Amino acid sequence: MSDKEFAETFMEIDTDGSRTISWDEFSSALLKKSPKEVTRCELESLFKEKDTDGSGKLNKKEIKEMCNCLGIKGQDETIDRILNDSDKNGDGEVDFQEFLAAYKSA
Ligand SMILES: [Ca+2]
Ligand SMILES: [Ca+2]
Repeated sequence: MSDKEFAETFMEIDTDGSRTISWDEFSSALLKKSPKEVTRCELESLFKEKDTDGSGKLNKKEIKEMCNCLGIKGQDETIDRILNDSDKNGDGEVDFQEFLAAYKSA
């Protein structure tokens, strides 16, 4: 991906123009729907798809892979922020409950 393409992807995801990607922007980009239209079932299958090692939690690497799918490459800051915002029990990973809670609070 060229710098220009990267910038375009970023701008597309950053819908409020804040120059940072918030969880709701991130999830909207991921599912191509507004957060309100996404069903629990869709979230569950998304979560399972992204949980590549089947641990039932998303670790930083899995979140990073999710970002890579969106073309958000090497944005450690963004990944850390998504992880920190979502990880309520502080185990450094996002389980489905946390994922759901983060999604609903978006
Ligand atoms: Ca996992
Ligand atoms: Ca957690």
